[in-house]
Amino acid sequence: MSRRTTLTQYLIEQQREHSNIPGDLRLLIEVVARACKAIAHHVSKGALGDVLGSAGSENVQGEVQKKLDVLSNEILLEANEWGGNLAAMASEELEQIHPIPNRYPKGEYLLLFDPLDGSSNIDVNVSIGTIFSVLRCPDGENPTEQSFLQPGTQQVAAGYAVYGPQTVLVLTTGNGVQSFTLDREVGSWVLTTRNMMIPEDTREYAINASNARHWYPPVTRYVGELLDGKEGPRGADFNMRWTASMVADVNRILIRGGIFLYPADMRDRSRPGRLRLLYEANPMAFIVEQAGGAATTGKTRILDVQPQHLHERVAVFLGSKNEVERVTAYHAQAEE
Ligand code: AFP
Repeated sequence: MSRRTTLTQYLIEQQREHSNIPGDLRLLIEVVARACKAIAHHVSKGALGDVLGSAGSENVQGEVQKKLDVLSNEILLEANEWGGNLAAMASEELEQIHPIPNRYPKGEYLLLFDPLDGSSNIDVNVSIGTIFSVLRCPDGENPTEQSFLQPGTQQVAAGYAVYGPQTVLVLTTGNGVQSFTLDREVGSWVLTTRNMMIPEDTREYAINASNARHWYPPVTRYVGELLDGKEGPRGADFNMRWTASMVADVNRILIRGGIFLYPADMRDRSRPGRLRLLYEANPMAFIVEQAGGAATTGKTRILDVQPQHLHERVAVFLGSKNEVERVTAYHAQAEE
């Protein structure tokens, strides 16, 4: 059997080569990866594990929480409280930040996560996942919500797990994007793809087309041209995929290219889209850019956005660089 590189070996190699993964960050990534293994275990039980259906509560987003949302959140909080490497955590499922309990030492990192992304797919056995982002806590601060409000360029690591036919962990620490597949027999994350790269061009797009009547003109123009196919201005036919799990759509784009669009729309002019900046858009944008892709709000680079609130939302256009640049240009032209 050819030599396998585990997640731990990869992180130690990176520390030797780039000195960008000190012990506390390596511990953080390994603990999050171990928590994702625990979440994957519960997800795979389905109806056998009494983890399906609603938890009978709502989260800060006003969304009905699924049992697995609550369980995944608890797994990540409990796994990461004791290590001494975190100053605080933030979760899609928690209105306020989660300080490290006084019984544990604190560290320099901030961990943000969507514990279970794609919850609407849990009960119908479609791929779901966990998304996480790591920041440094500003020096000497007792962490507050303000400590988390840093642009995505400040991330030191980001990743996601996909709980699908394979259980996969995709990670960047700023030196490219690596993919690890869970060897369930041994319980190890095994490096299976080094330096994932997104093709600059694509013939595949991902958008929830049921919202078409609400789109602003630049999105209507962009998608309309894709639908016009060979006879239209693009001179080519395009394919569409939409899984309603961002992790699954982004993972497909990292593997074979594509563009993912979750635009703002006219249903609520005060709401700039559905996806959350700090623990969905920013980690995915970091990963996509590290893989040679692009990620914008339609108007600006996602990683440059200065957050104003912990759970703020943002429009997302990400994936194959030339397509993201095109739809972003259409937004600029509409402003002229
Ligand atoms: P849930 O976690 O509430 O299912 O939302 C998933 C998500 O945030 C993202 O993963 C999907 O791309 C997007 O929402 C799907 O949104 P629509 O249900 O509006 O298509």
